[in-house]
Amino acid sequence: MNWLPTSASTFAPQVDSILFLVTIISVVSIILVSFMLIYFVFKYKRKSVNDQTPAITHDSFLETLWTVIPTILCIVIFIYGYVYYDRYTTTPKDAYEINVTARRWSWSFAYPNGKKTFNELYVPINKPIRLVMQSDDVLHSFFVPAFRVKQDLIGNRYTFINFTPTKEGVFDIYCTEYCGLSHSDMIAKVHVVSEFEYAKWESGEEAKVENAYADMAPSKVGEQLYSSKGCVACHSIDGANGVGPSWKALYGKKREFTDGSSELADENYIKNSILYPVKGPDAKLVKGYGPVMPSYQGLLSDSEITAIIEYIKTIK
Ligand code: HEC
Ligand SMILES: [Cu+2]
Repeated sequence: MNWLPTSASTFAPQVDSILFLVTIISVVSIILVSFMLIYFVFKYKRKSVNDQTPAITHDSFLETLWTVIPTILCIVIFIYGYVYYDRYTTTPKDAYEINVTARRWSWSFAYPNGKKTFNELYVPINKPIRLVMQSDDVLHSFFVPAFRVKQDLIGNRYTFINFTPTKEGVFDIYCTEYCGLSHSDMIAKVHVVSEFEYAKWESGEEAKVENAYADMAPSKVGEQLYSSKGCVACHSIDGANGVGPSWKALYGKKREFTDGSSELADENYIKNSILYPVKGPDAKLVKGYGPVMPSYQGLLSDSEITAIIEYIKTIK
C-alpha cells in the first residue's frame, strides 16, 4: 500500500525516512502511554474506603529513564531534520537555474536560454535544479508533493528551491498559500524528461508538444489551452461573472469600456486583449472589471492565440 505520493527527487526518500521515524516513535509512544494508563486505572483502583494512597515522592531511576530516552529521541530527530534541511537549503554546484513568477492565479517559468513556459515546468532528470522565485502580487507557495519541496513566494524578495528530479514523468505543482478567489485553480505540472529530450525541447524542437495538437481542431486545442494556460481561473464559459468577463457569446459582442468607448469583439480585439491587457487609469478596461489580467506576450504562440479565438467562437 502506498501511503505517500510518488517519490521523484533525491529529497523524497530522506523526507520520507524522517517522517517514518517520527511516525513510528509517535505510534509506539501513544500505544505505550495508553496501555499503561488503562492498566494502572484497574491496577490501582481504590478497593475499599480505607485504602490509602502511598506517599511516594519520587523514583530516581524511572525519572532518569523518562527524561533521557525522550531527550535522545528528540536529539536524533533534530539531527536528522537539521542535516536534511541543510542539504535542502544549500545551492548545489552547477545547478540549472529557472526563474519562477507566481501571480494570481498562475505560474510562469523562464529558462536560461530565454524560453518561457506557462503553468508547465520542464526539467531534465538527475540534474540539480534551482528555482529562483518571486511573486508579482500576494503570497503564494510552490509545492511539488512528488519532490517533497515547498517554499513560499514573496513580493519584492527572492526565495529559492533546490531539488534533483530522479524519476521521469509528469507531477503536480500546487499553490499552498491561500491567495484569493481562484487559489484552487493555481495548479501546474512539472515535466521531468530525459536529458536528450530536454535538449531537444530547449532547442525549440518540441515536436512532441506541437504534434499532440497536429490533428486536432484549433477550437479543441483552444479548449485545452483555456485550462492549461490558466484562463479558467478568471473567465467562465457559462456566463457566470468571475474575476474577468465570461467568454460566453463574447465573439461579435459589443464591448463597453470604463472610459465610455466601445469596440466589437472580433479576432483582433481578442488577440489584443490577450497580448496587451491594458493597465493604468486611462486603460480600455471592460466595464465592471479591474486591471488584473496578466499579459500573455511571450507565453502564448500565435497559433495558440488563434486556437483560443477559435474556441471562444464556439462558446455561444
Ligand atoms: C487574473 C485573472 C485573469 C486571467 C488569468 C486571464 N484573464 Fe483575461 N481578463 C481578465 C479581466 C479582469 C478582464 C477584463 C478587464 C480587461 O479588459 O482587461 C479580461 C479580459 C479578457 C479578454 C477581453 C474579454 C472581453 O470580455 O472583452 C480576453 C479575450 C481575455 N481576457 C482572454 C484571456 C485569455 C486567453 C487568458 C488565458 C490565456 C486570460 N484572459 C487569462 C482577467 C484574467
Ligand atoms: Cu497562489
